Amino acid sequence: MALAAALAAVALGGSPAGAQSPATFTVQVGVSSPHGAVQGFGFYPGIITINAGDTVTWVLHSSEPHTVLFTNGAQIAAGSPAVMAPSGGSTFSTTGVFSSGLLFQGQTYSLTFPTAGVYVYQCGLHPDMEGAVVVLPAGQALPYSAAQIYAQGQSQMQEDLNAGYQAAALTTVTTSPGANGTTVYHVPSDVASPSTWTVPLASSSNPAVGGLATLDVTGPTTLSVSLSLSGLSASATYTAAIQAATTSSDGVLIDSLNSVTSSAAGSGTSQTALSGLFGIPGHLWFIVVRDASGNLIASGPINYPDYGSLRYFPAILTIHVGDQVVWSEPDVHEIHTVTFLAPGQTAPVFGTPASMAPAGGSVVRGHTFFNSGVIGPGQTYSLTFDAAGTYDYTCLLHDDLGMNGVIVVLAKTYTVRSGDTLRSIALSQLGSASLWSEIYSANRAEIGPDPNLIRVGQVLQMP
Ligand SMILES: [Cu+2]
Repeated sequence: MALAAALAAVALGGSPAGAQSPATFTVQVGVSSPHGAVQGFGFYPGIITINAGDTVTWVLHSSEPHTVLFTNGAQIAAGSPAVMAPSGGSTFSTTGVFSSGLLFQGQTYSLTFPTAGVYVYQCGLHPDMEGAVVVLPAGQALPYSAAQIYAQGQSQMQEDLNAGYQAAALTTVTTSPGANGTTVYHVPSDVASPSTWTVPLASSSNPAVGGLATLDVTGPTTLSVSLSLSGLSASATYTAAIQAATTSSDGVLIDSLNSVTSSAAGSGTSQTALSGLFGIPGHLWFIVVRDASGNLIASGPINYPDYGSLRYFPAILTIHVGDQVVWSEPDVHEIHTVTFLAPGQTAPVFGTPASMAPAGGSVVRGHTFFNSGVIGPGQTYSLTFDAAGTYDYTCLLHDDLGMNGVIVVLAKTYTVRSGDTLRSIALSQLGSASLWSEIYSANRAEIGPDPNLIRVGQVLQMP
């Protein structure tokens, strides 16, 4: 991320709580619903402003574990050994990696920041969870009191949880036709955070100025930002940027955006491809547009909610013999497994080879071991169920948070309608009229000695 080396001037609200130096500030990491189904993937608050010499203590708040990771530019893969163990000590500097290691609910990590600057950090397990520590020189007044920072964190948590609940309520299984009259069930194993986010841009002083910023996730670390503005002066050039802001009008530069040149009618657009951002920045990141003299012309808060849901949608799915179930991971944050255990089998511990490797093939004919291995963002896992029964499964990573599912497989039946023959039923249900004799053998007791005599309303088992 192209961080500005120098701090922009931070506007002061006029009520600087006389910062007692050195002070300690708390940032909550993650938030989850009481049963862990909905998770907010954020640092709360996302941006914190402190003085040099102050300490930040991160407290793991959610049932999902996270880390606090300052890479200082190093390339570190999510979940790699470098993020799972603590490193760097307790005093921050701009060289080397600072990692909390894996934090579980209630665990804390503290860093003291001796030097003014803007330091962006992330979660080593969920890299699109990003936060920033803005360190002002010692003695400089801070824009928010500790109580205000706490309140910001609380409201951001609630925003993420609410958005997660809303997404979970809208997430559901969908179906598509399979071969030979079967059905394919598409089961999301999470909810998707939006991959596009729009930010209204407005001016606090000139109601004629307005517009929209559209942020599109174009890849794992790439983002496209489009600006569209109207009400500008004719034929003028405006600078634009993403700021990690302490107020809507000022903050610190995170990324410059391409400038906007207005038409004679006072409207203009720009488009910028950014790299090094893991997804869309969250709370307290702003888009700002300035004129050539640096005056603020328009701004808007990005306020992207970051959430996930550690559930299968739905948890209990009823299908028929021959149907296929396709699980997917629609969210960028998470990985899951879909794992069916044999009777009496102990679940493999997540991370061990047995947990990570796909096992069992693609057709379920009984209660044996089936494992998807890791289902990552955008990946899927498919099973066809060829035997009636009730099949429990779980996510090896999130079973302790209640991520479990059931597939109920019913024998396939067909209710005879007027005009049906065994041949027409075989054609419509099994894909071939010549399979009529198999339907007859499976239902000889119900049909009787004459396969040409079937009655409307008779329920036939499909072989
Ligand atoms: Cu999971």
